[in-house]
Amino acid sequence: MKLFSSVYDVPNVKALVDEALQLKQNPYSYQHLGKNKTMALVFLNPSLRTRMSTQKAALNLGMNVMVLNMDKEGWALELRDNVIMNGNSVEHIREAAAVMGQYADIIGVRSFPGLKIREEDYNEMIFNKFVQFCGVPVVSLESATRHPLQSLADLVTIEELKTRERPKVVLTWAPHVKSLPQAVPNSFAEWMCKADVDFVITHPKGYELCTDFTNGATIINNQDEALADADFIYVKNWSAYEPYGKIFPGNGDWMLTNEKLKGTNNAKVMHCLPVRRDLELSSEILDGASSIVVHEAANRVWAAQAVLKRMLEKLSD
Ligand code: SN0
Repeated sequence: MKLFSSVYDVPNVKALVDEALQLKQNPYSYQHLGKNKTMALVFLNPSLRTRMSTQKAALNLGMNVMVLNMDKEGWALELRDNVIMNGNSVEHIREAAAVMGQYADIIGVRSFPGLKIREEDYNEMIFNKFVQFCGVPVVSLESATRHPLQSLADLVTIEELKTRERPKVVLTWAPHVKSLPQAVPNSFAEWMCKADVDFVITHPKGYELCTDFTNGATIINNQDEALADADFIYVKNWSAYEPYGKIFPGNGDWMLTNEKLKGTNNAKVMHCLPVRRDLELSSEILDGASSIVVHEAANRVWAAQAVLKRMLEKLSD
């Protein structure tokens, strides 16, 4: 694997999930693969789980790791071509990415969407420029439209904890005060549509995701109806795709509570984190037995390690 940016970069999703679960059993069995290899993790936005789990995954494989908080510590990046750089940007992505590729064998990049110009975000302008100019394999650490390491960890978690062969998985919209990206729900939908699960999405009218990601999912606007008999409930807020990046007033009653879990199949509740307590998700759920959010976050390591292992194997081909 030379690029990990979406589920379409994975030839066999089931095999990658199995690999992650095997690595969880034997974290250090491939330390030789990463010897004298360097991973660079480049952040244009904040991160806790992605940074720490990917760093740990690389260390478990014997790699050296460098982290650059580009947004805070790097030079202000210019992303556009054909502009005279007489403003605030100091360094062009062409040079910055090319130089990083000289120092690292694999690069991870995080770049959130601007949520203003849909075309720029959905063309993955920033992420694709890194890929184009760095010259080494690239892993998405969440791009404008997807968060594939999160989605892989989510699928690993579902495979690990499911109690029936084909579980029912429901992605539910949750309330928030800010306009958040569609990357996590887009990506989760894309991976669930490729998995052996019964997949339902529920959201208030107006929060329809881009259909490129939801093809194959059942969409139900009534949350109670959608949650019936669910084995896993994936909670996430996102802003509208159309009008792009907008949020609508109301819908506070979409927050998941214990009461809403009553008609489910003893559902386990997931969230990618960070989560805003008692706005997006109730404390009673987060502190109760149905929440698996920390377990899910722990699985981020094995998801990242499975991906990096595939990339390292390709490097030594
Ligand atoms: C990001 C998102 O894509 O929704 C990262 C999730 C892994 N989340 C946020 O930006 C949360 C910000 C907030 O203010 O709650």
